[in-house]
This record gives sequence, C-alpha cells and structure tokens, in this order.
Amino acid sequence: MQTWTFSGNSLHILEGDITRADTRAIVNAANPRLAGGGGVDGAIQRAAGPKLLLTGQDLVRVHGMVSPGDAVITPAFDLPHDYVIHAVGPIWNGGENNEARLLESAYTVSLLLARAHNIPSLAFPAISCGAYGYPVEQAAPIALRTLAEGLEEGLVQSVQLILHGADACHHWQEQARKLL
Ligand code: AR6
Repeated sequence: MQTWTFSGNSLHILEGDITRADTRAIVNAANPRLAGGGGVDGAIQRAAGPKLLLTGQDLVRVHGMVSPGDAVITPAFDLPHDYVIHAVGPIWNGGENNEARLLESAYTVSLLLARAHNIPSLAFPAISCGAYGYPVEQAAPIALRTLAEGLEEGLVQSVQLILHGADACHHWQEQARKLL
C-alpha cells in the first residue's frame, strides 16, 4: 500500500478486493439500471446479498436510471460497510464523447455523497476500467487528480483506491508518483 496526504486527509493505493475494504462505505462501478453485472459490481452484489439488487431496482423504478457521471447511495446490507455508493462511469467510445468529464464526475459525485452522509472513509475501484473499456493510462490521471482535490477540500478523511491485481496496482501507484 502507498499513501499520499492532502491537507491531512489520505489517499491509499492498494491491491485487493473492494468488498473487504476497511472503510465506512465502498463505491460500486454500476450501470444506469443498477441491474447488477460482472466485475466489481458482481463481487459487491454477491457479498451484499439479494437486498442490494432489489433496492437498486426500486430506486430506478422511482427515480429513473442513473446517468453516466452520476451516483446514488444505498445501504450495504450483508457487507461490513454502512453504505454502497453506486457510481456510473462512462462507456469508452474513443475519448471524444465527454468520457473524461463523465469519469471525473462519477468520482466527484461519489465524494459529495460521502460528505452528505458523514462518511469519513471510502473505497473506490477503477471506475470504467473493466467492461466499460476506459484505457487505464487515461483514466488513472483523472481519477487521481479528482480524488486528490476532494481530499484537499476535506470531503472525506480517507480514500482507498483498490485495484484488482498486482499489475494494475503498480500502474496506478506509478501514475500517482508522477502526478501527485
Ligand atoms: N475489487 C476491486 N476491483 C475490482 C474487483 C474487486 N472485487 N473486481 C473487478 N475489479 P468493472 P466498469 C476491477 O468491469 O468498467 C459491470 O457489469 C476491474 O479489474 O467492474 O465500470 C457493471 O454492472 C476493473 O479494473 O466496471 C456495469 O455494467 C475495475 O474493477 C459495468 O460492468 C472496473 O471494472 C461497469 O463497467
């Protein structure tokens, strides 16, 4: 694990499974229908139990789909966290279709939701970097800068960026060393 500090608030970059993060809440890389899926969403749905999916479906029925760049919050049910924040990242479509702004927004809205719910510590996956196809070398600088800004502003006290696999983790740590 590597740690960076911004105005006394910390960013930890580590390898692991986000369902095991020792944070108050975790962020899911969700889809607009909150319909569940593979990747990190599948892992979170399995660990949280069936009530998470039902709650997401109820939210979408009442409030409509979650737009790319937006996020919503639910309880975490069987997970050891208080909340799951479901952030919808953009689907990569060449890079000229607002992807960067939408990715930044997915991180920012998640941080703002955490702040609004007095959540001090939050774990993020690499939103959009799996099934949604966002090239990691372009996603990482956006995610890192946005998280650093949120920590600088004191939206939360601690963020864990949890990467799946050693190679991914090394890549993000390397980018952070260059950028932060
Ligand atoms: N912990 C941390 N990171 C993980 C885990 C885990 N347990 N499992 C996978 N990752 P993805 P997206 C990493 O595809 O690209 C779903 O079906 C993974 O290696 O989960 O935003 C949703 O329902 C990758 O780096 O999310 C949506 O339909 C990162 O998490 C769609 O996929 C994100 O990959 C969202 O696609």
